[in-house]
Amino acid sequence: TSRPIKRALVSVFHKEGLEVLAAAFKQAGTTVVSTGSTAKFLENLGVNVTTAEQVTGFPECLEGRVKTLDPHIHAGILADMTNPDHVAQLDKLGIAPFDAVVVNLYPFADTVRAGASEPDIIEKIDIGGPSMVRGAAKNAATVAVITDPQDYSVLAERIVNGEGFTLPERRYLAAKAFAHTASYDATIIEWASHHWTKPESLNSDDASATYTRTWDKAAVLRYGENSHQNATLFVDPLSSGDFAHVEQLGGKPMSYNNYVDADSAWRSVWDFKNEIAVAVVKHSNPCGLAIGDTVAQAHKKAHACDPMSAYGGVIAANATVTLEMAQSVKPIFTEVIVAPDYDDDALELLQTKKNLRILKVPVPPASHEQFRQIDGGILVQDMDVFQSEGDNPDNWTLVAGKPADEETFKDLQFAWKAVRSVKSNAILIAHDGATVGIGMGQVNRVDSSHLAVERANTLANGENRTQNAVAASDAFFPFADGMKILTDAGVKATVHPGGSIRDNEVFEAAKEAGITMYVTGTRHFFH
Ligand code: 93A
Repeated sequence: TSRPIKRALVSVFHKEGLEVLAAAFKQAGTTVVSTGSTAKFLENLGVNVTTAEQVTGFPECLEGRVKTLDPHIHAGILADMTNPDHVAQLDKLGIAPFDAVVVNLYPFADTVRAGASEPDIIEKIDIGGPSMVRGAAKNAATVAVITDPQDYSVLAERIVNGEGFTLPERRYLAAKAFAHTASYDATIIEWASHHWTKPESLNSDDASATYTRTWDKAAVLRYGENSHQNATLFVDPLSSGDFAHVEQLGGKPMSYNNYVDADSAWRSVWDFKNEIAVAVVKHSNPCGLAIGDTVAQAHKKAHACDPMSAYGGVIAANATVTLEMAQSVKPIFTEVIVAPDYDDDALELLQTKKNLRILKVPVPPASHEQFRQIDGGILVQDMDVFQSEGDNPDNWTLVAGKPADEETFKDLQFAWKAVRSVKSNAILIAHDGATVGIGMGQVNRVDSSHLAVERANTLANGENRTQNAVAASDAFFPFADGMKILTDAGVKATVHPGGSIRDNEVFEAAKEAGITMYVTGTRHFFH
């Protein structure tokens, strides 16, 4: 099933690595057909090249938009040379078949990432290239298609030894080529769906009725959530500088769990846009979250919430890490630290901890889609960010007690933001801009309330941290019982979404206990 490569079509945007092919073409005397700058490049390497124009008898036109889109090229790619009828037709038409097609496409994603203008981006939508690639891949019966420069060396070897590729090899290369053009198109769709949205005048179905996205393979991870699971990191081809394209300044390679936890921590500190915030996260849940006058102070307060759980945690800050903060981080065993930047002396100190992964992410998370796999499908939703009406404290309704004084109201606002990043059912107790007790991930709100109170006080070295603190709940209290646990513990004010059919019972319990209660009308489930 091997087919020697006697005639090859080469049209590549990226010229890297062509030297090895040029040498093979010269050695084997391969007939090479090529386009504009690729032809020049190969000629400079001493290859005898036939230009596409010579083959088509037609000049490249429209600034290169039409170079290879011609039957003299495409019949040569698509003729199945195992089919005698195709052989006879080519003969009659005076068209020679190709045995190999080497193409890589205009750099669409790179052009978008570089911030080019729309006309420049559009010019980088390759039409002729994908047509050749898809044609050659369809015709794997007789053509070998190479889209990956990593395959140049094996191609060169097969040209020189005169054997070419076997059918299974050509089919594998074809599958790879289809993946290449599919991901190329998906990147165009991602860009177009953000820039060319549906006008009022069209009532056709949404362009996203079929959800098409592609991800570039960025790293093979050591393993997944557990050591028996394989795992890979894929990144958005159109974005850069964000969390997935993170710059690592120290420590071992990131693991799957590191990425998950660091992403949670990173998002939770950026729920605070106007304050300096630090989060300590374990297993996607904060074990401490605080705001402060300085990043060092915010870290101290966050750590103090639950020093036991902070062991082996992930720390995120939304401000530049200072030496003072680095000094308090140093003695604590920490897996990952992520921040927009580091002072030089802080970085130097942190880098002395060889196992600490130090991540620099210059831009805050942007709101975007969130994916969740279910068996046989995928759920896509907008990411939960602080954007709802109920997230604005001006829209909160006082339903019990006196209006909170300034300090208490600040703590309520802090608690409301902080509870967003706690897994449901979430009850979060806070004081002085810091979490003091977090009840996370329970299957009922009573257990979450118990947990929050218990953790606040058992971790406090005898101090009562719930007395005069405030509490937030990510969703409504279905009954008054969860609320009573908080008021019994001395919490003086609470905030929650409201909306339960038993809201009145909950409000009454608050009134009876003499505490202040606000409802937001917005909830922040996080599962
Ligand atoms: O502008 S195109 O969509 N029209 C074409 O007919 C065409 N033929 C090849 N793009 C076309 N190509 C692309 O040009 C190839 O995919 C390759 O990326 C590039 C190589 O052109 P040159 O050899 O002139 O640099």
